[in-house]
Amino acid sequence: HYSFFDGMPRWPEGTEELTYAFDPDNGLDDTVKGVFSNAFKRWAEVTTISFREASSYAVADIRIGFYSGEHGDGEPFDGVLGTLAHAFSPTNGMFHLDQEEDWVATGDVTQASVSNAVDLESVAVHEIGHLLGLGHSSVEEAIMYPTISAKTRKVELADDDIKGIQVLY
Ligand code: TQI
Ligand code: ZN
Ligand code: ZN
Repeated sequence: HYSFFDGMPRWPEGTEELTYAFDPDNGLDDTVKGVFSNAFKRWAEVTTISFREASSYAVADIRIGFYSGEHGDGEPFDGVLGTLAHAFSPTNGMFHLDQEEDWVATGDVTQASVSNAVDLESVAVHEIGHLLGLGHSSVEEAIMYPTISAKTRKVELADDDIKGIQVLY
């Protein structure tokens, strides 16, 4: 079953659009940016919120970046596997990914040549759930279930994810 953060924080009543932007220092390519765009779309389809890339990082509601180790928020990344990414509850908007992972943004992660390959869209869909206010789910099929195996792709929202997010938006 789905859950929320303590106090059930959410983006303000009446929020129709949230903007996102990528840390300009990361120099991400359009393929990687497209993966995030697809991940946002999955949540937009089942809520009243739409997502748009902001014109600048400074004004975005959601700020996305890849970092290694300690990166300024007291929640250091830990190298290959372990923590893959973290996002904070509304309305913080910080969405950080561990630069040290072998991220797969294209092609079939299950066929990846390295055993520790991680599917970027799968992690992005999960973290966006947190950014919107969902905690973890006890339902194994749910995107918000707290574990995922390496070399797995899981990007389709389960009924449980949809029911949870529709309580909020
Ligand atoms: N990152 C954890 C996560 O997103 C960070 C975390 C732990 C967290 N507890 C939290 C974030 C509570 C918000 C609220 O769950 S992770 C998965 C999953 C991670 C894990 O790197 O371990 C995914 C990132 F669920 F599959 F295990 C993405 Cl998809
Ligand atoms: Zn961080
Ligand atoms: Zn999580």
